[in-house]
Amino acid sequence: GIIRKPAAFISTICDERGQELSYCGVPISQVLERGLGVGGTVSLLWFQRELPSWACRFIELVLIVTADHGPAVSGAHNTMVTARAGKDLISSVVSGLLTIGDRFGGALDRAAADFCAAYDKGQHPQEFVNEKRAKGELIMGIGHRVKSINNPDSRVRELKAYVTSRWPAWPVTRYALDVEAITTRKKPNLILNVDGIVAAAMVDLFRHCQLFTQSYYIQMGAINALFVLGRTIGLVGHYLDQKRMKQPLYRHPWDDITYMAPNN
Ligand code: Q5B
Repeated sequence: GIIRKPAAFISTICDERGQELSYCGVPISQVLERGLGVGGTVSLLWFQRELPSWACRFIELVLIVTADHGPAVSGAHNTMVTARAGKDLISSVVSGLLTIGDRFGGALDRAAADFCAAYDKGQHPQEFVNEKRAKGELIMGIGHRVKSINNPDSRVRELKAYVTSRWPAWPVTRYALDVEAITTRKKPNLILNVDGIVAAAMVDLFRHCQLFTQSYYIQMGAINALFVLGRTIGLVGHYLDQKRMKQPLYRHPWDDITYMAPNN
């Protein structure tokens, strides 16, 4: 008989071969007719299932509130400098995206893993904070350069209100808020930040929407992807803004650099 050559790739999320494109088995006309939106599309293409509407709406809220946080942050700054160096959209956006990491916008996955591991082993939040301090590690999802309990982050407030009113259960979010109550006693800017609230809420979403049996998305980098996707919207905006205003090549002023000869 005919021996079928093994396929080079396996793909499970999207099929464009038939009459109609489908996202994880759902025809695109259905995605549109049923108003699944961007949240529903993310849920099909990333998580291979239709999440409940409260979860899809949360994904959309996250994309909206993480879309931009001004021109001063690392990602926007890099994108603007690159655009002003005459580079194209993709180069400029990628240079902004490359700044996303533990310190800036990329703390979600580690925050999710750490909060959920501590919660699962029944560690008291104070013990968790002490352990991190003893190890000399920062707590992912905690701390902000300009936001603090005296200047609260409205993005976090909105997400927290949504989670606490719509989630079937939110114990890991509760745990993260208990950690925040301890860290803000040390320094007012050690708040649960936007990375931290999204991370904790996503763990609770995966665990309590009754559609997942395993929590491997927490280990896969899926939660950081929400910030990456959201912030891409803003980075494109900063690129277009610089081009629209025909901003010249950026050169950093000498008076803002301390030049130091090595002490030999
Ligand atoms: N301390 C975010 O640092 C920042 C501590 C801590 C224990 C902590 C820092 C941090 C963890 C990673 C994280 C996401 C670098 C942040 C984001 C998106 C954004 C950005 C925007 C947007 C800020 C001063 C003192 C030191 C430290 C202690 C600081 N953080 N202790 N756990 N987590 N957080 N990243 O203020 O005793 O004086 O030596 O790495 O969650 O990126 O808008 O800007 O939308 O674009 O510069 O919101 O917190 O403080 O590093 O100088 O530390 O606080 O040990 O203690 P800062 P540092 P001491 S959201």
